[in-house]
Amino acid sequence: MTTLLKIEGEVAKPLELGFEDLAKLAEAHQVGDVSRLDPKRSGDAVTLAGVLSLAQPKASARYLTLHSSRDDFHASIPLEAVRQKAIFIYRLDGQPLPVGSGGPLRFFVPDHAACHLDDIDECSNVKFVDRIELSAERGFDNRPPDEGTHARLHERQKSD
Ligand SMILES: Nc1nc2c(c(=O)[nH]1)N[C@H]1C(S)=C(S)[C@@H](COP(=O)(O)O)O[C@H]1N2
Ligand SMILES: [Mo]
Repeated sequence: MTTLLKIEGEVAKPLELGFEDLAKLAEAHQVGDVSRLDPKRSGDAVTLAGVLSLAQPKASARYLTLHSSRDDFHASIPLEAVRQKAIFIYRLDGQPLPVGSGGPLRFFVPDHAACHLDDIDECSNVKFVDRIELSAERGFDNRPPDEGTHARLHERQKSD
């Protein structure tokens, strides 16, 4: 099994999950056709709550840190704010989500704020997420700190 996501930190059961583990999560944790939530997104997802039900966060877990080792991008956000609404998009047309769509796994909060307007902003919709960490204190976060850095990040992505 190829690991898509490692779950670490303040959890009773640290885990590694693959595509099939996500695909076989209970129906209640599956979100088919995410374009219903945001017309700019496509594919199928599982809920963060479903993933966390496997790892069992401890009561001390207050922050969720999302890591992408592919491009060294990281965001750390308050867990409670997203616990019941965030999802991981993992499948497109029955296949693993392609890199061009932020795959193989993309974190997504449906009603996020624009970049820089909130902790839970569009920048926190981490693409290529391969590890999540639960912690009592805020974890590592290298989202662009200002508009200039943010604009350069977007420029770089256009030329990729
Ligand atoms: N891994 C990773 N995730 C990321 C980013 C990034 O550079 N790397 N950019 C963020 C920003 S600033 C935005 S606006 C959205 C853009 O997502 P899109 O390319 O799917 O439109 O992804 C966010 N997630
Ligand atoms: Mo952005």
